[in-house]
Amino acid sequence: MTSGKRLREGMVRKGLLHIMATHSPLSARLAEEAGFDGLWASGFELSALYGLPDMSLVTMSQHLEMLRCIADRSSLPVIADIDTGFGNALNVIHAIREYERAGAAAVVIEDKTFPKVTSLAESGRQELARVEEFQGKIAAAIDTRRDPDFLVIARTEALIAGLGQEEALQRAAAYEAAGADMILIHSRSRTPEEVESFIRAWSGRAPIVIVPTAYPEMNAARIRALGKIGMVIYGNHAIRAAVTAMQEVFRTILADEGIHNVQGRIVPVEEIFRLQGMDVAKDQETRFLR
Ligand code: SPV
Ligand code: MG
Repeated sequence: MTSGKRLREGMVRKGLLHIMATHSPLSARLAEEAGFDGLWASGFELSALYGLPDMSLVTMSQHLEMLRCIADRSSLPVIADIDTGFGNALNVIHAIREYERAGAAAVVIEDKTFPKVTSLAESGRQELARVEEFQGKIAAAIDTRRDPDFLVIARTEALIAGLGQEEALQRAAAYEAAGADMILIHSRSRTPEEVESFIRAWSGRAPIVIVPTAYPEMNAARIRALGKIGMVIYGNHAIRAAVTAMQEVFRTILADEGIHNVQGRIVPVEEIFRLQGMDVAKDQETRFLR
């Protein structure tokens, strides 16, 4: 079964899929072991990993290569965050070919102009593409995919750009008409009401994806009560958790002038060996090194 089909069947079986952000094969393995249904190859997380803002500075090649490594080291379906599609509809065609080949189960394409600015920044420049132009990108993605179950998810940033619910609904409907399998509605409102109102008003057939970073009280119970939502993406919790842990340990080591107090608070080296698959490598050494 293809990874796209697994995502689709998962939604039918479970109703709601929990998708964790990832920026590396290691974070992907941890998400898989924790029990998430899928992975979000987040542009924000990868940008942060490179110490760069999420402003179309990480190249498609960098993101694609990381996704390839993630898909190789995890059995979970991977949803690729391909931002604006790296340019126009021709860039989208190229991207879909490459991402599908690299093992992605789905892509999310957002209706901002290239280069984009991260959606969550208070004063970010949020310019949207023309509806027809973005419909062309979605149609190009649908036309290019080889696996009919590979999901093309259209993300509208109308609420992020402050254009209101009517514009968001019109765009979502236009993208569904262009062939989008799902609609991602993004909001940076601090409470769930803006997104909840959009979802109640949404009359399309395409299921919704949400990223509730800004409105964390939107938990699974509240999501299920709304219906219509097929996936919730925890958009940046892997990199934020990693930063929290590193900051704490680094501060302690310098404050204590030694590693003695952090020893019991971080995983032992053996846990890293396990995550690296050392046992497999050791077994291979025994069998094949002559
Ligand atoms: C990402 O994780 O890269 C996203 C989600 O696109 S957000 O940063 O909230 O826009
Ligand atoms: Mg992104």
